[in-house]
Amino acid sequence: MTDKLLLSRRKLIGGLGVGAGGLILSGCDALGANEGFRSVLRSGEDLTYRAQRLVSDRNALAKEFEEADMSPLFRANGNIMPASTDYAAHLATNFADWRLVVDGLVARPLSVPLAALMAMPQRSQITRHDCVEGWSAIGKWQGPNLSHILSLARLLPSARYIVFHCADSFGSHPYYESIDLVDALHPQSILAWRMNDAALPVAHGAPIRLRVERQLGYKQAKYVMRIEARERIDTLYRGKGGFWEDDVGYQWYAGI
Ligand SMILES: Nc1nc2c(c(=O)[nH]1)N[C@H]1C(S)=C(S)[C@@H](COP(=O)(O)O)O[C@H]1N2
Ligand SMILES: [Mo]
Repeated sequence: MTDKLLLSRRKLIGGLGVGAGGLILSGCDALGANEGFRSVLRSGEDLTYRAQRLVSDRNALAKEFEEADMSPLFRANGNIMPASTDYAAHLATNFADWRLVVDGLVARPLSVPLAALMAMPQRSQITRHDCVEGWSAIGKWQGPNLSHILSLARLLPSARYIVFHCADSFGSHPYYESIDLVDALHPQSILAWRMNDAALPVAHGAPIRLRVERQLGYKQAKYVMRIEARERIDTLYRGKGGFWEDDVGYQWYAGI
């Protein structure tokens, strides 16, 4: 497959969203104009071909950068200090008694101290964060793989989504986000407690925040208090799988 075709596919997938359910071929100019690709689509292997390409693209790594590329200033956006008294109490004691709850469709619900998250095998990555509001920043993140924590909790076969419940709210609506298992088990999906070689600052989501590097900024849930494995997300809060998805209709699959 040529670079050009790969690029086109990436653009296509990014634009439409894999989770939204299939490709809209008429919106696919660069690919549609390619006779080779169109004949593949017409063939009986059509569905398998497209499905495989989508899956392999979903598993690809986001670009990682060098120390020299790190942004001198990484903006904080959205909530920068949860208003709850619970959060204030944890912050006052530097999260010494704080626990990450892992529950829902798991065989072994967990309650994990911050020190235990810090002691797990760690991954560190320098990536670019892209906010839909029109800014980007390159930062370094460190923490355990989400897949490691989920393997300790042992997902039940009915688990389809991982939900991140956060400490902050907008009005009466708590911030939350959700991802599917492809992203949850992706090697770059981590629960970061370190940013740019220091403890994660409050404005950026202390004590831990999700990094799910193949998606846009609003999926990067800060102040994660509880991780819930679920079969469905349409029965949760306002039904669209995340605060911004519910509130203003942002795409649930925010692939980049
Ligand atoms: N809990 C929580 N997570 C959140 C937000 C928020 O307001 N609350 N804002 C989102 C948005 S829109 C972006 S761009 C990033 C901002 O992360 P930063 O503050 O570390 O730059 O966090 C995302 N995760
Ligand atoms: Mo954002």
